[in-house]
Amino acid sequence: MSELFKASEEVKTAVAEGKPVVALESTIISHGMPYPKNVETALEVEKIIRDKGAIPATTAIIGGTLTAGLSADEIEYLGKEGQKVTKVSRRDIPVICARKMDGASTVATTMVIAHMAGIRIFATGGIGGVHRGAEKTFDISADLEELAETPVNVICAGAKAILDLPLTLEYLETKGVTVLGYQTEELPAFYTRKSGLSVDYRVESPEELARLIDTKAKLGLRGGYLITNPIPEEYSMDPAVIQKAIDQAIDESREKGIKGKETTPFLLARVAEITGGDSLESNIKLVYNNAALAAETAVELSKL
Ligand code: PSU
Ligand code: MN
Repeated sequence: MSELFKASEEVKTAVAEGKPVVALESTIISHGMPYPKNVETALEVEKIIRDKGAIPATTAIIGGTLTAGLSADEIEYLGKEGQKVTKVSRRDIPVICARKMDGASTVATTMVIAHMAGIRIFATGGIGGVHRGAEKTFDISADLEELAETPVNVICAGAKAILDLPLTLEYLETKGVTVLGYQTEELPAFYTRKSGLSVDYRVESPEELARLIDTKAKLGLRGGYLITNPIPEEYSMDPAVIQKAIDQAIDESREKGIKGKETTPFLLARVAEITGGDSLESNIKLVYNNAALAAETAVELSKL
């Protein structure tokens, strides 16, 4: 196992001592944002988590080793290589490890690595879900299955409207994944605070989140919570503007025949281009907001 999984000394010690640790993904770095903003964002996210008293653990596959706790150089490398780094979801893990390759971890893979490292909280921007048109394409992200199986709790800003949000909620319900809303009853839609859809339960504080996570663990139930945290009002986008950009990006992806794992990165990049970078700025701000809540929750969890 040793060459297949590694936690940094800092992460290993923190977990062993019951200190708060927050896992972070790397597909958002190499496939979710352009260089150098991706690297700046990833490093700032780590700083936000440290400032709140928790330890960040950015994850990836480095030379075939599942790694929790990347160095700044490794983050720089993943950001600079960008789309050249393999995007690794659960099904890709064994092959990338066997071939001793590098890989960027999706939400699903980050949950796998976090669980191996003993980390229970994970902050990101948005998760994968049921894509629009999934009734024909069957394109449903492995992130949803992972939330059902692996006990790592994911804090995100809801899901982008590149997905079919009602179907994503239905899928999560079927899989037994509880969707929590942080200080909201409404599922946030990533760039905007509202989707018109309800979360399962509203939660008021990091302390309450920690209690819910602890209770689920004590019950021995599989999987993690999906904790949705609305983008701060001042950074949220005009719903009409972002919807139009998303519709255009989806039309283009269909015309170009984009399929499978290329779909999400293509849509993210096109939406950012169409909005002239506005969506990227919102995206960065909401990730910071999620990192802060994740760190606060990890701190509360470490007290239980
Ligand atoms: N949604 C975002 N930003 C992202 C992703 C999704 O708003 O960066 C990335 C995450 O890494 C997520 C992955 O796990 O895309 C989902 O890809 P797929 O739909 O191929 O499972
Ligand atoms: Mn997919």
